[in-house]
Amino acid sequence: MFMRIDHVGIACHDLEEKIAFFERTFELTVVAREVNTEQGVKEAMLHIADGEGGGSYIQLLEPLSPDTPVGKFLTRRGEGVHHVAFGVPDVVQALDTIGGRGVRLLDERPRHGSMGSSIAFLHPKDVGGMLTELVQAPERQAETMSNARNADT
Ligand code: MC0
Repeated sequence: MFMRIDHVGIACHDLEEKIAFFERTFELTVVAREVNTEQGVKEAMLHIADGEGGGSYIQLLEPLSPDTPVGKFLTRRGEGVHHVAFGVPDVVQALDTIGGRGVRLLDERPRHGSMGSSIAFLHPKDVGGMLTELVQAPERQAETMSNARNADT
């Protein structure tokens, strides 16, 4: 089901300061920046490597306000690992399978994620305390749409 670790999301108070640290210390490069109002974050993706079905990244997350998921996390726990995201070939299918195995889905349907991806979250309490994200990379979305079209014909 999981093809790779797509990214590790890290909550921080100051995105620019944290980007500078990761660039300077680990020689990583920012490949995308986005403000995602639906998720309440300003974020940056730093490229690590390329893998099956997409790349893997460190994702730095600064909350847009204290009453967002990342804002609440920072208040409660301080800076640190907020979630782990796994690349899947088909996020709708993965949600269906995982939900059927009793894990609570925070998203019944995929939402818009970094760099054009489709994402969905699983409840941390059902995954050993780890907020888990499923990610379908954009190239995979084109593939599943084309498979669905072929199945229709
Ligand atoms: C909360 N909990 C966590 C957690 N956040 N555990 C592990 N990792 C986290 N990040 C724990 C709390 O400590 C609490 O445990 C329990 O979960 C229930 O929390 P809650 O009181 O319901 O807390 P809320 O209201 O903050 O909700 C938590 C929840 C929420 C995970 C349901 O944050 C959520 O729906 N997250 C999914 C969306 C998201 O995180 N978006 C931001 C990243 P106790 O033991 O105290 O009961 S967006 C993103 O990453 C996008 C841009 C992308 O990747 O492309």
